[in-house]
Amino acid sequence: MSGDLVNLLADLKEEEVLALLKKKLAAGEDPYKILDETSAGMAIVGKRFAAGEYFLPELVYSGEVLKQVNAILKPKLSQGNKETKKIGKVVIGTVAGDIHDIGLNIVEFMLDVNGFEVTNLGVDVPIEKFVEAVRKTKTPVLGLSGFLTPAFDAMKETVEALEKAGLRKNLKIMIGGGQMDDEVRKYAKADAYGKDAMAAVSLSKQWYGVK
Ligand code: B12
Repeated sequence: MSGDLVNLLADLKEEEVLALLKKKLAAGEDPYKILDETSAGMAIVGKRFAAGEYFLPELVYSGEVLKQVNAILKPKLSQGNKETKKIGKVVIGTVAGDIHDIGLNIVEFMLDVNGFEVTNLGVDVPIEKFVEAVRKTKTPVLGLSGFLTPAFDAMKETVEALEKAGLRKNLKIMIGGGQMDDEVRKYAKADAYGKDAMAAVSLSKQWYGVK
């Protein structure tokens, strides 16, 4: 077996990726470090796609490989971390026009194992559906995920719609996903940007006032 996880994933070497992953876990490597490596590998896939070296089939395939990786990683990430008493609700979803959900599902999983009651609205969520979910669940925390540039506007419009509906005052909104950063956070008028699933957990805990 040659290469590291980042490059094997970037090169879409499915079998070698899975074999190395299992080896790393068996050797007791930190699953969070492995999670970071998979993100780095996917970032290279994205760059190759943008550069015209990879095409849509490779993008789809990378998503499939990553799903398998995550299925193996998940039980390790939750070990010793199963909260029984729930802290509170968090509603999450990928904004309208965007169908990326691998990051979103990791966020859901990490929030869940860290004691939150998560409502995952899925992908390409229409603005009204976010508004309806916030109204119905009375959640104080909303997470918007997005991986595409057009998601900037979808996020902004979602926040505006929540404002118009009178639901913004008692609501903390975090954003995250591939192309998001603090500039987008400002543009969308959200409360925070989180770079990964653990940031989603930290922000939610902070807003619920728990350590
Ligand atoms: C896999 C992939 C796909 C898969 C998605 C499969 C799936 N079920 O999600 C498929 C093939 C479907 C796909 C489709 C497309 N994709 Co795509 N895709 C990717 C790729 C390679 C990886 C994304 C991914 O899953 N990464 C893995 C996750 C785990 O990584 P992560 O970001 O570290 O996740 C963490 C954080 O983001 C954070 N997080 C996520 N959400 C949230 C939310 C909150 C609240 C918080 C706090 C944190 C948080 O937590 C996560 C876990 O730690 C990216 C490249 C990239 N670097 O992002 C392109 C990329 C996002 N795709 C891109 C494009 C262009 C497309 C298409 C338009 C291609 C096309 N021509 O059809 C379509 C879009 C369709 C649509 N309407 O959405 C572009 C976007 C460019 C842009 N600026 O808009 C990218 C950047 C590739 C590129 N460089 O060109 N894609």
